[in-house]
Amino acid sequence: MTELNVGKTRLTLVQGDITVQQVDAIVNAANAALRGGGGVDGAIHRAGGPDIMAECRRIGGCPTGQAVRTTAGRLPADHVIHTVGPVWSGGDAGEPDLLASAYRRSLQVAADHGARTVAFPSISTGVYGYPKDLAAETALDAVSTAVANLDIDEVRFVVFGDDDLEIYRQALQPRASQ
Ligand code: AR6
Repeated sequence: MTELNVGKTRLTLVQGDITVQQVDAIVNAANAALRGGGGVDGAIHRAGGPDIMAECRRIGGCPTGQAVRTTAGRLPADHVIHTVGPVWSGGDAGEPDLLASAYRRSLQVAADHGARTVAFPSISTGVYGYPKDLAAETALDAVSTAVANLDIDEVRFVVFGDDDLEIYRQALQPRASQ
């Protein structure tokens, strides 16, 4: 089960590199300073080229749970939506709300720029240490709710590792049979 319809929006699941996705907007798991870093952030800046960082510098930063848009430079996408997920610190510091907000705000910013297809990495589950299974449930909940009010055709979850693929499959399964 790698696909689920929520209203008029398709939620799809693929394993691979987000930088090569042919979608209108890809989402970056950034930091609040928008300074670049490792993980998916490093991959996006490397593949997209310096125009993305130039725009990040002009914007200056992004609070946790919020999202901002830049060019996608040399990437196949038209937009990069930079969002900042929470650092996991046990789960009692508002992490689920902040992670849900990161997904919700990313979709809103993407839709504000006319994007109809949007690809997400698994925000906060690398360097920021968010448990992958909890993050997948929050991601699917937040996206399913947000798309009801937006004109988005596809939200693509792009997972990197085999373990992430299995976790997302498990999270999608019960939703597909509802
Ligand atoms: N395509 C898709 N997913 C990827 C890719 C890729 N090319 N590369 C890594 N992942 P992380 P965070 C997965 O650490 O936890 C950065 O330094 C990865 O396996 O990129 O939100 C920023 O600058 C993991 O499942 O993001 C911040 O400082 C997921 O992407 C900080 O890390 C997210 O891992 C943000 O940490």
